[in-house]
Order: sequence, then structure tokens, then C-alpha cells
Amino acid sequence: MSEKRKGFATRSIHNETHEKEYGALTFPIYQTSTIVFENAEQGGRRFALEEGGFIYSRLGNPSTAYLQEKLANLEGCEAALVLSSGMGAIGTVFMTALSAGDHVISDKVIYGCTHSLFEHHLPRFGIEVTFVDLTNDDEVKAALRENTKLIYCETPANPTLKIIDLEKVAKFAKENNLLSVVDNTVATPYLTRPKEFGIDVIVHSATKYLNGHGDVIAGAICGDLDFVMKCNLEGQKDITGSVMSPFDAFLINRGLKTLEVRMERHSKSAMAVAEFLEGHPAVKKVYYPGLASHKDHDVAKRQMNGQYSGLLAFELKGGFEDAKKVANSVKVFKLAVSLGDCESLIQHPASMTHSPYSQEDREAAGIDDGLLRASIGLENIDDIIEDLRVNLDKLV
Ligand code: LCS
Repeated sequence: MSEKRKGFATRSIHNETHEKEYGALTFPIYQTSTIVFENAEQGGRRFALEEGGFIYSRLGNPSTAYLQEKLANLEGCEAALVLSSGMGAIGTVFMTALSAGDHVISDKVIYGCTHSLFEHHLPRFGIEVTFVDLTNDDEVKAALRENTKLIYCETPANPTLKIIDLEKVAKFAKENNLLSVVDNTVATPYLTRPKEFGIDVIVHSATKYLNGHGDVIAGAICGDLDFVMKCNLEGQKDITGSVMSPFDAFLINRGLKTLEVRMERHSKSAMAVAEFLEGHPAVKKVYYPGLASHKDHDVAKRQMNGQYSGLLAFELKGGFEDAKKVANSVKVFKLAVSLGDCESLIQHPASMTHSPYSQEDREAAGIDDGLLRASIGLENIDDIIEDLRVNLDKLV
């Protein structure tokens, strides 16, 4: 009988498939650009993929490979590829999977630079994207074309925390022979594993929760071995060149060891902040999938593990003017983009992360000009809430 599968935290800490020299507890940083072959025959065999082993760090490196095995395991996928940024991961998937003449369906609520890639840059290469509300079945069906190849979404989506039903997306993709791609940055594999719902490819900005400490820009692609290899040997090697450094792989590997405990704390604190905000008279609306008032709460309950991550958004009754006052006066929260760090961060999507959207597209996506987005960090919850209370009380 096979050994019982270890729990998530255990698998995020241990990876026994690589031997560690000298009995080192942690996996070392192989800070090398190239690998020495034993002889010319071996070099030839490695280039011909007849023999495993490393060649040159744009194609792979022991430190990144070690991290890749862990990530694939945590996402429940056959393979993973790490890259130098989340945008590097998304760009690599698209450049690998698509050609001129292809069409993509995407939800309209996505990270600002991903939206810009879809709206402005893919069309330059002959790839068209139709933005829809993926929770509206009729809209999705109407968007389907003969040349549609790929369907894309984030869940929870940045910045409105919209939840997409992944089982539905996977079913639609299978019925219509589309590649389904999901950005799992906000949930992380601790809260949602898209593969379990039938999704083909998972992308990450590993800059966020996977690393968790605000000191790295990084990305990842997870999926079936054939597709991930293609991303590695075509998209990454020949097109984007978006390669993660061995040092960054070391940092993310270190961050991953605490992913479970961090996500539990982020989620618990974000829930407390969401409930506090919902009860405050200066607040008009709170967006957090853990709240019963969130329009996709039922799907979130089914699809997440009973915890809802550390990201939330809210609108104030006083609109953008009041939002600016809060953003400029908080102290525990830092006024900064990014998310998933130990520090609580607050930012204004309309003028910052989602400024690549046109005003019209932002309105269609429900990203209000007065919306503030908060990434709830790991500080003491009393300090986080007090920082908001002091500054919101001034508005009423
Ligand atoms: N996907 C999501 C959901 C993101 O939030 C981001 C970055 C990316 C992909 C791109 O990842 P990167 O290349 O930056 O590693 N999101 C940011 C944000 O909300 N604030 O600053 C960056």
C-alpha cells in the first residue's frame, strides 16, 4: 500500500526528491548560469533531450527545479515552471499556446497589466480577446467563436474579489476544446486548487502570497507535463526569456514553508477587517468573498477551503475624496501596490493597479473610482483595525 499523502504544510516544507549535499537542511542556491558537461556526447544528449540534467539556467537550474517540484505538488499538477514575474508567466503561456488568428475569452475583472496585455498587445500579434462576465452563461456562450482557443480568469479577481465558478469554466472549456487558464495568485493552492475543478493551466504572481515577504518579483505556471515543457522549451526559452534567478527561487522556497500558517492568519484577519468595515457608518460597500453579503459567497464557500485570503476592497460613502484621505492618513497600512506581504497595504485601483483600464472598461468591470483595495497583513489584528477606525471615524 502506498504511503498516506502528507498534509499541505508538510509538503510545502519538505521536498525529498532532491539530494542535499553535506546533509544541508535547506536546499542551496545554485548561483550558476551554466552547467559543465562531462564530455561532448553528454552535452549533445542533453540538448537532444535524450538525457535529463541541466544545460544552461535559461532552460532550468537546480534551485528553480526544486521549487518547481514543490509548487506542482501543492497545486496537484504534473509539473510547474517558475519565471521572473507573474506577467512573465502569463505572457509565456499566451505566447506558447496561441498564434495569430486565435481568439480568447476572458473575464473582465483581472489585474490591470493583464488587461492591458489582452486589450492592447495581443491584438498587435493577431490575437483577439473578448471580455465577458464569466458568471453570465449567456454572455460566455455568445462570445464563443470558431477560432476561440483559450478561456481565462482570476478567482478571487483583483480588485473586486469576484469569484468565478471553476467547475463551470472547465466544463465549458472541455465541451469546446479550449485551454482553460486560471490566475490563482489571490487564493494560492492552500485555499483553491483549480486543477481539482478540471482547469488545465494555473498561473501565479509568486511575488504575492507564495513568496509572502515583499522582496521578490516572480511567477509560476502549473499544469500537465507536456504543456509545461512546451512553455519551458518554447515560450520561456525562445520568446519571453522570463527566467527566475536561483536566489529568488531560494527566497520563494523559504516563503512557501509558512504558506499555510500565513494564509490562515491573512484570512482570519481579513475576515475581521471585512466585518468591521461592513459595520462602519462611513463605509458604503465591502467586497470580501467571506462575507455572506458578497454576491459570489456561495461559490466561494464551495471552491475555497472555508478561508478567503487576505485581500478585500471597499467603497466609502464620501467617494474618491474620502478614499484619498484614508489612504493618506493610515499608519499601520502602507500606501503601496502589490499584495500578500506581511505588511498591510492599501491602494487605489482606479489610479494605480487598474489604471491601464480605460474609464469605460473599469466601469464595465465594476471597479468604482472610489474603491480602495487593502491587502491585510500579518500585524496584530487590533492594530490593523484601530488604524482604520481612527481614520474612518474622522469621516462621519
Ligand atoms: N496576476 C495577478 C492577479 C496580480 O495581482 C499581478 C500583479 C500579476 C498577475 C502580475 O504579477 P507580477 O508580474 O507583478 O509578479 N498584481 C499587482 C497588484 O495588484 N499590485 O501590484 C502588482
